[in-house]
Amino acid sequence: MRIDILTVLPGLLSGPFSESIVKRGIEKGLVEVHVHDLRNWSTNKHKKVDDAPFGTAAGMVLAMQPLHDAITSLQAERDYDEVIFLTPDGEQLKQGRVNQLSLSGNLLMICGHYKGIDQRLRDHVVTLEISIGDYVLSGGELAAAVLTDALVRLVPGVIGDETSALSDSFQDGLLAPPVYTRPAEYNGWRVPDVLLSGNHAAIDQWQEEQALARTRERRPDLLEGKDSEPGA
Ligand code: 6GU
Repeated sequence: MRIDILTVLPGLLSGPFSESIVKRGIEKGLVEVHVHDLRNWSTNKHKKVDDAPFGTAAGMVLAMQPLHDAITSLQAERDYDEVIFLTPDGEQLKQGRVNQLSLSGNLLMICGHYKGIDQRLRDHVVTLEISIGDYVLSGGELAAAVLTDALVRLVPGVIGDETSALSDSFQDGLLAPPVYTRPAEYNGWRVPDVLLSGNHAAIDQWQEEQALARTRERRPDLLEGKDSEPGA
């Protein structure tokens, strides 16, 4: 998988991609992440990348020319499965969408800034608009980092333990069950007996029940339209 990201603040993205899972995916050659500074495409002598909106609205908009030139030149190099605009008024990101996008070969992400981008680019060039939740970030960069992280961990081979990504919260529509590690008793706090029993069937059943109970308590919305009995 290759991800290209267009931004006016490339420095915001260097940290998240040089640690942990994304770093590992890149080092293993399983993913490429290319962060592009929009300023490099600006033909303006001051390398301007913003412009005032038509009308009476306050604030600035990402300038048309550098953004459109950047997209066009990247698209000349390869076909993108999606051109994604990160924006608070986009589709709220869910695991199902991440799973679907993780099958992509090439993705292009555009980080919004200021008041956003020209609507004509959204109408004619962008193919998918994504928000990461109902709150306002200063720009799309952190959202692009979130989406990239969620995608990269699903690329086969990136996570060592192949079953691990599939047991994440949300992958089966439930929150993950609680986890425990050694020692079996610490500070007077005991690990649930069943986990020490060695009975794998009983442990599986307990974990399923815990996942369901936790989901019912914390995120009942996830259970709507689902049978609420385990295994039903
Ligand atoms: Cl994608 N961008 C911005 N600026 N704010 C957000 C967001 C995106 N998703 C949630 N809040």
